[in-house]
Amino acid sequence: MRADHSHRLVIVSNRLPVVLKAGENDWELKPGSGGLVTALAPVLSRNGGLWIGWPGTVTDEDISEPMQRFAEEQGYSLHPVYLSHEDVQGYYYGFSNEVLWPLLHGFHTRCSFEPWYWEKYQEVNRMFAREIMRSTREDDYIWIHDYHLLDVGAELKALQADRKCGFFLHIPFPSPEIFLKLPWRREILSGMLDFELVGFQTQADTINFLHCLRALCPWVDHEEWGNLLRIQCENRTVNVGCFPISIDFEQFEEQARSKEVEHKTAKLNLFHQDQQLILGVDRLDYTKGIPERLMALDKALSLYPELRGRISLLQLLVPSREEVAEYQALKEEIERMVGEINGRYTQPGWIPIHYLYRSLERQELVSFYQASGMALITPLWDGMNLVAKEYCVCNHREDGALILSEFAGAASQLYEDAILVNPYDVNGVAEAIRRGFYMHLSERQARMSRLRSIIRTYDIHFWLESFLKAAFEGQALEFPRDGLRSYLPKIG
Ligand code: ADQ
Repeated sequence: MRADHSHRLVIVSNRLPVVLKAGENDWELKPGSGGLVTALAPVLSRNGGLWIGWPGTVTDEDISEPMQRFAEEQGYSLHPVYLSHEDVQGYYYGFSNEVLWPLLHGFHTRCSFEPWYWEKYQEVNRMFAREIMRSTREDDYIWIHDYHLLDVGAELKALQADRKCGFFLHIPFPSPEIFLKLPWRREILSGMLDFELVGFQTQADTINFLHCLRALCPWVDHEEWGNLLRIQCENRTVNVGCFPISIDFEQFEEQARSKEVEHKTAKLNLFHQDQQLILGVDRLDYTKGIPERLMALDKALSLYPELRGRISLLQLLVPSREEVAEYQALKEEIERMVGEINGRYTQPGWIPIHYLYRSLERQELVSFYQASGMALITPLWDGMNLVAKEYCVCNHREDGALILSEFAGAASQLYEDAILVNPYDVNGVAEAIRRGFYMHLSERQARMSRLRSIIRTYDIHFWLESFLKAAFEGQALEFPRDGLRSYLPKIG
């Protein structure tokens, strides 16, 4: 921890950064995937500390031995929170993923506002608060993460906890028109005010939060305080700010320059000599806009037949929430579309879409980033989207082009040098693919060099330092590229 070395950092998130699976004789531990782990695991490995969360499996067996093994290898400790099947159904699949996830991404028609989900959510948040009290000390800094745990601040307050505690939301925060549909809107919002510091990904999220506060708690005052907003409620102050998350630039770059990755990339390049690979990398989720992306590729191949045989989409999907029927249906829809497009355009020696449905080792992922001439990142709404940043960092030859959705938080920092698209505009995305394909090497290099320089400066360590400075000193470092104000006028 750079901002204040005297406090141990305690990360609290729904899942621990590992996947625990029962092996033949022993538990197997694998690193978890997803944006939160990519961002935070290097922070704890570098600084030490404790991570509290659910191990991702329902068990009453003792798992302390594999947890200990992990701590020795990674340099920080894990503290598991055990959940029952019913907890997982109500709190995780229910309230977190059928209410908060769709609502905060603006898909309120996908929400299922079941009252028992809310009951379970509160119960599990209470359990997390108790585990925090059990496993931490007074001088620890407790950092709660993401939408699963919005109520932990309120539960800690109910336990009269004497811990410094901040919260960071990894996903978007919507405008009042959307948020007000939540039956428990007051409870959630006032629970968020029980943290000392609340961080969002973008200015837009911060402003939306403020508008929701004005609508639901008009008696609460606020003032601008440097890069933070200070909210006065009852007898306490809550700081609110925008902290766009990032990745460990050095770690990704070092891997991208390694011999193993260069070797893998050379093999891929050999295979796709005459074609430009366009990369799509996502967790399987309806917010990521994958069917819309496939429609745009289809459109590009039909409007610009000269691209046939010259571009191929490499779509990597990491399995996610596989037990949920909606996600299974999405996977089937994607696979049907891939089959149709490939059926329509494939020629001997070329197929338009290569499709992989699995979690990849980091090395393999990095070599895919490196071998791709374009990244096509088109979420319908996304808190940040780390894939956009990973692609740029791994492209150390600076010859790639980034096509990026306006609705990814990353656009608020990368808008000047990415090719921005509206993911709902199929013709617009098709045109961006064509533009990316023909973009001259010198323009690609100039753009990519600037993109990489932004990501290098505002990396995960800058993000950490900024959040902790806000937590301990009440001031945040500036992220000069996050300009909602400067970004909006760029949209044509
Ligand atoms: P996610 O929704 O998980 O994160 P994102 O930020 O894009 O989205 O991170 C995905 C991570 O998964 C990346 O680090 C990527 O490398 C990894 N990944 C993707 N496909 C993979 C594959 N096939 N194999 C292995 N790894 C793969 C949430 C929010 C985001 C926010 C992050 C961090 O939804 O908006 O950026 O948290 O705050």
